[in-house]
Amino acid sequence: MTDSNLGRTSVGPSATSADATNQAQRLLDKLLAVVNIATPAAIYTHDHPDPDSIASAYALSFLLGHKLSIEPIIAFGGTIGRATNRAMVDQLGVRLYPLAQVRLDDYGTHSLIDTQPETGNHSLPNDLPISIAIDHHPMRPETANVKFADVRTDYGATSTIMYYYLEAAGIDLSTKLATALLIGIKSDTRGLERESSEADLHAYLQIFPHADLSLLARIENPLIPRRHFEAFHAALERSMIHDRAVIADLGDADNPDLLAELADFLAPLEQTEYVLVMGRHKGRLYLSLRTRDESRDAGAVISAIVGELGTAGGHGRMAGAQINIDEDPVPIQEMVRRRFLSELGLDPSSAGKPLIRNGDESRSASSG
Ligand SMILES: [Mn+2]
Repeated sequence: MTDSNLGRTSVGPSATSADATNQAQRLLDKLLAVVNIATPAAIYTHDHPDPDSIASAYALSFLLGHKLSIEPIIAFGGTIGRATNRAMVDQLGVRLYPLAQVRLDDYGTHSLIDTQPETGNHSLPNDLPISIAIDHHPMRPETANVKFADVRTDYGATSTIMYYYLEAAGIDLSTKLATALLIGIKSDTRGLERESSEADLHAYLQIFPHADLSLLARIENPLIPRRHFEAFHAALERSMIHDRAVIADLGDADNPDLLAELADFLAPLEQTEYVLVMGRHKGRLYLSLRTRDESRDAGAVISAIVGELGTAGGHGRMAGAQINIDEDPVPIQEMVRRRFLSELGLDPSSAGKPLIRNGDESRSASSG
């Protein structure tokens, strides 16, 4: 690795800024050429978009708007529940349309960002012709049908890929766009600590001077509604430790973003390497996985657990999945729990130990 002077290990994405610049210059015209400028354009994020998804959609709308003089809309099929994601949209004034309000037939250019056709994390019909897909998750076979597909797994964030397109297009970053991209890169790479390439770091450093750091702080430290604490409290009471894994159940979640939030909260737990959070929302079981185990890819682990039950995706240290549940969710959750433990080489029939000990137990443990 030539980037060892940056303190990076050989684990993780390997894109260089030189490659990123070349690719963007080579691909920009091809990207613009698939846009039908005679009709409105729509850009779709995940159903429950994370900061990278929001920022890269915002960047793509900016790029298409600037180069083609069109005004693409950004649409999504779910909710924005996580307080920091909500703050990002509100503070930056990113307009996101609920998919239910979008008449797909009215749009001539459909773009997927930070996702691909039939991934399960968006609600677009499978037969919708997709013009553009830009993503850093593993390539899916269905993406072969996309007119312009740019899928690069050696990048920590789709926001990074979008930065180089903006650079190739000669677009000056506005404060809001720079702040959005910075948050997108930071959140998908955990502050560039891991899962980031030299291309991500270079983009980050280029974007940084253009961002508004007090705006950034307001977005990253949002106020949190009381019901989040209530949901966390209940889930922590039900959480079980199995050797190097912890499994939490949020029950019926207000919104699926809460799973990611709880998974991130539990991830630093001492002496564990894996966190699996389950929760139900509108007839679906959602899973969120975090790991510090560098020998396994979180996306591969969750795919092995979910298998034929639903759809799964992820990369590196974080992954998520969705499973449709028609009736009683308990047997499915039990199957997921068992498969997860088996996948880690742990005893699937073990009940585990409660994360939250009773008063006597925790006092004696902490005094010893
Ligand atoms: Mn991403």
